[in-house]
Amino acid sequence: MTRNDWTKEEILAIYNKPLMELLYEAATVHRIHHDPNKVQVSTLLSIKTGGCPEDCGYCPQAARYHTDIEGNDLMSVSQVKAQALRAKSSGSSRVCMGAAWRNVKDGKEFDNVLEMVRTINKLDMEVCCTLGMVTENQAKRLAEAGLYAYNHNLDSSEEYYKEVISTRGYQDRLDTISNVRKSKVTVCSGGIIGMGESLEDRAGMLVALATLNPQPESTPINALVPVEGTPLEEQQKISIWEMLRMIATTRIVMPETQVRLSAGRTDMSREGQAMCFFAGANSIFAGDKLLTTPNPNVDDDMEMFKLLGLKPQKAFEKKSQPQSVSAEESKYKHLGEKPKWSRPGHTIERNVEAKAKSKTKV
Ligand code: SAM
Ligand code: DTB
Ligand code: SF4
Repeated sequence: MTRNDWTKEEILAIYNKPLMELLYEAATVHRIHHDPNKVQVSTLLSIKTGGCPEDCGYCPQAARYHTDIEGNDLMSVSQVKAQALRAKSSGSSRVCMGAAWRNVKDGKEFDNVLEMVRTINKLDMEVCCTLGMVTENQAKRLAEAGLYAYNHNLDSSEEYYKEVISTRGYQDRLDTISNVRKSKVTVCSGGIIGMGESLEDRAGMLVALATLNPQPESTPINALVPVEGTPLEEQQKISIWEMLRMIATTRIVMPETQVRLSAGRTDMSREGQAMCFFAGANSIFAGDKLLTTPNPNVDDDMEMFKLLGLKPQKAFEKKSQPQSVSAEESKYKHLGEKPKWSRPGHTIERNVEAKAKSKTKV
């Protein structure tokens, strides 16, 4: 049974169990709710890269930090279609389009994103978007175009979030998730470990996710990819044992959710990843790039699947394909709404320092 009343103490007690007990319990829950040999495969597509006005301390796409990524304007619908076809032929059932935006703005660019959603839906693939904050009307327009999932991560506990991002608050994140819930789009929300947070923060993030009612249909667990130029560039990478504990705990408290072993797989052995699948991870991002950083290549992943006897999950196995309404037949209008900012005036020293350092670089 899925519980929505988890406490931090209960979650910490699970996270800290002797590892063999934790893995056994997580694998048992996993088998009750899912086929343990199936893994959902998503391909990420950065449809608009870099130049973001936010100050997320982990993110190479924040304009204020000096990172080596190549920024790009919004891709065209035909470019997106070509990439989606490639992803489909390599075994992906879902395309997740990411934009380095603070929030969605009604207008030409959003209209193009809606067309991208319609186009990928017509290829019989699940479509996910991660575009920053959305209003209820925007979420409904995405749903009408055929969007399957919207990704918006809580990233950490409410307490630690304030140490990483100053340009928007936790409540803003929760509001977007609630706007998505008012549409037919499924919710994808998770976070990052390895940003310097405590175990209490990890448990706090899981409380926030597991007490959402209903729980998110999918939860990505990312290991921080420390990128030079960002405030978190010097964070030590987490060990496989921490990832394993986080995945297993997520599986136990969110039994029906698809738990995605997300950023960080390039540093994990096949044995480590196999343990994560055993502990309840049942989704990955495939393709040699995440949004801007490297990811294992598809051939290696397919070889790993073969070794482990894993099968890619087919599109729409968990929920039927949404219908896609054309732009002409849409019943929604642009409202031109702007999401409010819930924590003005907040500053984070290491983010300010990283910004100042980037200004001194040529
Ligand atoms: N701009 C949108 C937003 O912030 O919601 C969408 C794109 S954003 C890059 C999506 C997610 O990627 C973030 O919420 C974060 O969890 C993850 N992410 C970004 N940089 C990362 C990094 N260096 N390591 C691990 N995960 C990262
Ligand atoms: C998520 O939780 N992880 C993905 C996806 N959702 C959008 C992004 C990971 C990004 C890692 C850093 C980068 O490649 O820029
Ligand atoms: Fe912008 Fe998203 Fe990166 Fe934050 S995580 S800086 S909102 S692209």
